[in-house]
Amino acid sequence: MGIQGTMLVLSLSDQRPTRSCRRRLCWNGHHGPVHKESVLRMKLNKLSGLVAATYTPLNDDGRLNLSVIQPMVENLLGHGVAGLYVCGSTGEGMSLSSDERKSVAEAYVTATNGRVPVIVQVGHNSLAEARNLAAHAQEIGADVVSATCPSYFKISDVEVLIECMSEVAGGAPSLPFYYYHIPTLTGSTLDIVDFLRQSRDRIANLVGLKYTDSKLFEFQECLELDDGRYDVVWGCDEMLLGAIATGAKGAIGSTYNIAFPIYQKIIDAFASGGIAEARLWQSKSVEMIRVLNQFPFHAAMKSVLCMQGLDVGGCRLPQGRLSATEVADLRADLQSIGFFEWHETGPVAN
Ligand code: MN9
Repeated sequence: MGIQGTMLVLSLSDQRPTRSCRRRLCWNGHHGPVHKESVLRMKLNKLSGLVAATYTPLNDDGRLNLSVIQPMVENLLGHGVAGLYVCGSTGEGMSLSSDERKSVAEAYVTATNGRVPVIVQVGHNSLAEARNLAAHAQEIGADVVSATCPSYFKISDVEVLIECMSEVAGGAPSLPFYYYHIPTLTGSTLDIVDFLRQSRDRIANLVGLKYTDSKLFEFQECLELDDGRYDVVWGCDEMLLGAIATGAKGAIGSTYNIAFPIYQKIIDAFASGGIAEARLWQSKSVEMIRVLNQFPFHAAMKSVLCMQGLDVGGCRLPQGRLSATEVADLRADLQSIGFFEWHETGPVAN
């Protein structure tokens, strides 16, 4: 699936990697720390294709199980993912200590070995910690840094958000920075279009957003602001088709870990004008996510990865792990919607 998968992923994007670039998608062919002027040039590039928000594998006792990261990376790259987003909501970044976050980021950067961009999420309630994690990401050769805002004390003022994000992004001045907009989890209610508009020239390495909200009109405004200056990456898997129709070139999501082929089919069908087929595959994703949401979502996702042969364990509290009965129920529910056959066959219209 390797090369074909790569070409299909790239078909979502207008961008093409340079000939000399050995990864599928890259930032002007650079790997690792780069100079300031490169950051400026990077602003012209966009992250594209399907980027997996990665899980953090844990042992039964809840400690990190870093040895599973290499097989996880090989599995994702085998499917054709265009990048890896590490220690975000999916990767339980907020439930890990800073030392653990650093170890996980290092393990992903090492396992990926420059084949696709690795984006490290460094958001923290302590801005100093977040800045320190950003500096670490730059030091270990990550490609991109991203961060949520502090969320215990809510932010409702654009100026305050700009100050916070300048502090964090300044920890990795040589890397492109993406603000992780996820208002349902951070509780920050500010106008994200204003944030982008007012951040201009104030956060030197701000390249764009990971946009995890369901407002397509706002997503479109962000995409079109300043003649498309910002790279706005879609973060809501169950609405990928709508996002592509709105102009998304890249998307970061958790369910690309377990069902990459159906999302690739949405992209391919849309690209060839097969809207009905694209809609059918999207509705399969919606159905699957509805099943997963009957349980603590990410704990259920990790159980599916275990069913697929990757021993990633459960989640840490407060998400926890599924009981054996819940795993059996989840498997039966997934079977009843045909999940285990989707990878081999086309969608079946009811
Ligand atoms: O990072 C993910 N968001 C969260 C993106 O985990 C909060 C999404 O991929 C969702 O898990 C997905 C299912 O709702 O869209």
